[in-house]
Amino acid sequence: MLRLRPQPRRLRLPRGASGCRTLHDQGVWGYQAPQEFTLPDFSPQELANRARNASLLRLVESYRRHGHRAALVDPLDLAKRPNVPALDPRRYGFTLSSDVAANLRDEFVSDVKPLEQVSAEGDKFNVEGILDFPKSTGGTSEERTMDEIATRLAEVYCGGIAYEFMHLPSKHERRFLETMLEQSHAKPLEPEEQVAHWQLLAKSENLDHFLAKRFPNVKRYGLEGGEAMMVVCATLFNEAKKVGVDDVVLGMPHRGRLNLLTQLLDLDMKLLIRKMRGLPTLPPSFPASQFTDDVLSHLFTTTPYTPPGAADPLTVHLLPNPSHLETVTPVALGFARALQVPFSDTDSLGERVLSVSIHGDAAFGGQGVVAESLNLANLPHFAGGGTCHVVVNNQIGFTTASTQSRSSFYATDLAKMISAPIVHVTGDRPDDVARAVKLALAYQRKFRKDVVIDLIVYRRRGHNELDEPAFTSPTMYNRIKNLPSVAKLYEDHLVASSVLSSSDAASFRSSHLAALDAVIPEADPTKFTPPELPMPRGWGDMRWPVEGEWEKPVETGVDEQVLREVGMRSVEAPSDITLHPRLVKMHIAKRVQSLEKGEGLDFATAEALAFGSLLLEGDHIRLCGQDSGRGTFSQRHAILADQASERVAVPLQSLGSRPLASSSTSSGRPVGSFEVVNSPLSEYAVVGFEQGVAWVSPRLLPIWEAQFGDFHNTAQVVLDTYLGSGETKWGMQSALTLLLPHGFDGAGPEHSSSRIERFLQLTNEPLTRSPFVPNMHLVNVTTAAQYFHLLRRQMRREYRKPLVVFSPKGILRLPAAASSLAEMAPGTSFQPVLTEHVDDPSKVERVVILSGKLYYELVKERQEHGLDGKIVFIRLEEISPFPYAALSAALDPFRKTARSLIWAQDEPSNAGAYTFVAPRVQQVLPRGVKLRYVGREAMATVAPGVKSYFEEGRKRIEAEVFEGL
Ligand SMILES: Cc1ncc(C[n+]2csc(CCOP(=O)(O)OP(=O)(O)O)c2C)c(N)n1
Repeated sequence: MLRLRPQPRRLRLPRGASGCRTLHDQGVWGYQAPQEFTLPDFSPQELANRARNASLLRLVESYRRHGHRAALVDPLDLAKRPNVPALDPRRYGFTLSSDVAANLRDEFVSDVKPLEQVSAEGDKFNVEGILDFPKSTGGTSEERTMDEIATRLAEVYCGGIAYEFMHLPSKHERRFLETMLEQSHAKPLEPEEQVAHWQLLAKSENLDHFLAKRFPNVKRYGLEGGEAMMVVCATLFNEAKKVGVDDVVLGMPHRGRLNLLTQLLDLDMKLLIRKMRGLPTLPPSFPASQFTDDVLSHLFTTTPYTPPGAADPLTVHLLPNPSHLETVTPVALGFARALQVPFSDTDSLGERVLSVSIHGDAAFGGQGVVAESLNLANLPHFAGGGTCHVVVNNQIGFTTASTQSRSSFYATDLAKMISAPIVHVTGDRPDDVARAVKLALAYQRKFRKDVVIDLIVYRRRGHNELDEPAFTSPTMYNRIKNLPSVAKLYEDHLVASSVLSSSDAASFRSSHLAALDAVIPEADPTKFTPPELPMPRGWGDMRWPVEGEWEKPVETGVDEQVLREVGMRSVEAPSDITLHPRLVKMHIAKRVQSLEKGEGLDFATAEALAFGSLLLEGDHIRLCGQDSGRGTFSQRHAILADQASERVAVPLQSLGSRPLASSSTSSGRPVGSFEVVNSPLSEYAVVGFEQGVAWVSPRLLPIWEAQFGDFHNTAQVVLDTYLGSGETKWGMQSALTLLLPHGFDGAGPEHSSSRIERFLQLTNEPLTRSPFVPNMHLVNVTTAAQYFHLLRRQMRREYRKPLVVFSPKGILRLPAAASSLAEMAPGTSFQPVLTEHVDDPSKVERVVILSGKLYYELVKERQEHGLDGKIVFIRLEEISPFPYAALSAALDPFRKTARSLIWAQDEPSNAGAYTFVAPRVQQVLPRGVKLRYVGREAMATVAPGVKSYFEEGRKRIEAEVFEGL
């Protein structure tokens, strides 16, 4: 006999006063409780009716759950529609009239018969608490025949829109959707709205025809077949404006981008024509030497859009994206959230900003970053108030059929991972498209959660206009060939219903085409120059740096008394928070002690001082990464947890709660916000998100910290296409700052290196010393004060630059790497090169240039070898832009006497900074003096996996550095 094992006792977690874990629920800036919307439960009378009419309830629930499978949502109708016998009322014992039974679609018909019938033809059923009918169709009566019920269910759930929402765990959400659908699923559209939609479709089609004629050899990824995307966007923007949205943030790929930009948004057609002709669209003040501009299908805009009848516009931000599909998705999410910072006291997230994310069907299912991005939707520091996702599902990738693209039934199945409702609609029925969008938006407004529209369309031509799709998809393209265009179909429908006249339609089309034709001469380069780009909203105080400006030190020192107080406040927990005793002893007491002395400040303290002083000056900070609240090395403790309840406090966040006793460094701005984010275990989506955040305001320091620097490369696409090259392609500045723990300590191939060499490859640093504007800064700092200055420099310049810090691991608490308050005081600043004090430079026989923590290990060895004074170490703290002048000055005292010059590194020779540094160091050396490499030989992995191998390698490096002295 099967015996059930006794259940193990449940593990009890510490619980807050409310009975549930409160970590992050209170006390961390940036967290907002999800918007609650509840519907009343069924009344006792309704519940009784549901119990009495259980078979009817089962039938209705079947339609809600399975109806989408039989809906008519594929304009090509190529796939075999599945049989869904669960939709046949007779399967539940009901009788239908012969007329209604004859009308049942094949997919519904069940072959299970005969059944004992629970009803006779014409019997009425009480639908109270089971099925909603529109108020207009039946007065107050809740009694309906099975014919009425079956017809209604098929209309609502199996028409041109298919709904998936029964997987939603919240009964309030399910009931909200059910009620909306059942009461008003086919609400007619106003004729004006229909005409406006038709005009959009016609304009989009016209644009594609016009460009095909005028520029037949340019790939533009036209929208033909998928024009309903225009209706989706127009409906979203128009409806969003009606409910008070001010900004729509839009991330989208190539398909139909030009149609949207020029035919709904107001991107100047002359810019499009310039791009078609291979000319830049950035203005002449963005010279080619510094700005590479970007391709046609990456055009972007921030533009006002005034919906028909609206008094004023909302702003649509269609963000720049690279070719890498879906990379823009998390970027746009970050942008949408950051637009809401500082958060309003009265508006909940999403109140004034709507995030819209458009995807292709192949990319949505295929690109992992989509799953990573979806996972951000409801997380405390990533939620933006709900995104409307639109999958423009043309049922094919480049040439790959959807059956080869995904393992799931629908292109959108992935979104079920976050329990988002999904609405499938055919793009051939623009009225249904608008209805689907309105439903999706209504859900998003009520619950401020993600929702998905699967817009099922087709692609009339190849992936691009130079392809022949029939090579690979002959059946599909045979079908497409015979389909009238979407605009034509809708035009016929509107003409038949007397909403539009054929002559008006024809004259609209021809005058629009004439307007397009007229742009060609106007866009002639002799007549038209791209207009100047104003700094984006909020960036008015910023300017563009000039060549060589990076070499000027930036004043970043702060009054010592202010710093001391900020430091003390950084570990001050509210009195009702009980801290872990070890944390008090090891972290807080030590910090307090070092601040009192004004010496021995470790990296984490320096960071807290940089953060706190920036906040006092009115800058906002967002620090995001895996376990960043505590810090990978348990060094930061920016978030303190109460040992009884897990309630948390972020001391630096409370800096503004009472004034500092010492004179303030305040800029007159209110104290900034400090958002500390323990991110999900994603790099790609999270770094993308932070890039979006970085673009919104120059007053926010966006920091992403890797758990270990090694893991940044799962976000490589963002680093290549945004961090490194966003400014040069799109003329947009960003202060995105990466902290990548880096250091060779025997931790193995994947916990040692942030791959300095790869970031060096991403810089625009010229091969030879010449003035330039760097695209980013790469640093490897070795003292706490240097780190302090560096973080502050990010915000104290009049322009913004990405910064990559190969940040410390082992030296975080090393006394030798600690700094004094005096090293952070007014008059001090970041030093790109650190050199050592030498009593008698003439005695120095060897100079070793290096970067990072190897310095401290070699200093120790030098002492042990008794070689102080004979060998000097010069630390390259900023690797790029390469500090020629500072390095040259550091070498000066030893030029005459030093017999040898070494570059030493922990990394293998095919990694680290050597190949970048060597030719540049050479440029500040006299002729004939050669830089020698000391480090590991080239390796297939960056560090050995065995501690003893690592130590052998280290010993060889040390031996070579000191050899012959
Ligand atoms: C990450 C990435 N891989 C490959 C490509 C090459 N590529 C460009 S479009 C495309 C097909 C996209 O299909 P889908 O997502 O359905 O969008 P559609 O073009 O059909 O609208 C491919 C494979 C790319 N741009 N990005």
